[in-house]
Amino acid sequence: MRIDVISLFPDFIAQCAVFGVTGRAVERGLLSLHGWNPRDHAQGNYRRVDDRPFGGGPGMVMLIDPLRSALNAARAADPRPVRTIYLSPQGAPLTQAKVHELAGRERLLLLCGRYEGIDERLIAAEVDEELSIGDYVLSGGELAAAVVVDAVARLQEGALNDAESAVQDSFEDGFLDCPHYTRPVSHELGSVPDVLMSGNHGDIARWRRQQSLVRTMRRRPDLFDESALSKADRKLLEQWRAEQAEPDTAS
Ligand code: 4GX
Repeated sequence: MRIDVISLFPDFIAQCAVFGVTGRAVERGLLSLHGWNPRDHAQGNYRRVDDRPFGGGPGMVMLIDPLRSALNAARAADPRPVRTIYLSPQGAPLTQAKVHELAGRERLLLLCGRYEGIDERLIAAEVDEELSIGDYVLSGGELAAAVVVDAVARLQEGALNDAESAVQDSFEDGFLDCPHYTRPVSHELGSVPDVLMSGNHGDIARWRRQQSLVRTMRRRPDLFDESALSKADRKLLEQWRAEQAEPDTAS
């Protein structure tokens, strides 16, 4: 897939293509990343990209025309249809389900704001979707765009190596991941749970599932709907509760 990013700091976006899974996806030809600087589309000696807000108040607002020109240049660089996304705290929350939807598209166009924001008329006319990466305030949309690029890149077919398989990740099934352990078995910080050393793959799978359920229930009650659990999951949760009630027999 192809991702174009409109940003006053296109170097920041280019850095996404250098390291890690995103870098590998670019190397493998699964993803191409292109930065567009609205300053290159601004007019006059000063190449202004922002101005003072009507109605007064602090900060600056990004001008319509340099952004619109950069958007149109990015759109024209490839004939395939493209979804235009503005990253802002006012957007709908980015979820793994949304990441899957975006990852299946051929093109994305990500719009990054700086200053206090972007003239609302540009958003209304040119943006298909507004997304937020979380309820906190960044100083620009670049880090949010980098989050989208990373999350989408690793879902491209062939981006992950076998050992990195995405299916068992947190959120892929609506639950948090289970804990992981490696050598040594015995360490001054503690020992590895016996079940993981048992060689019983059924017991190990059930223990991991149980850990995922309990962690989600305790850490993310907002994600946890006990009434929607399968019969098998409900049984694992009941077993865990029974073990909590009688810690002497807990394994
Ligand atoms: N998830 N930001 C956008 C510019 C801005 C300022 C005011 C609208 C109004 C963010 C987030 C985020 C910071 C990106 C402000 N836009 N983006 N930027 N959280 O905090 O996506």
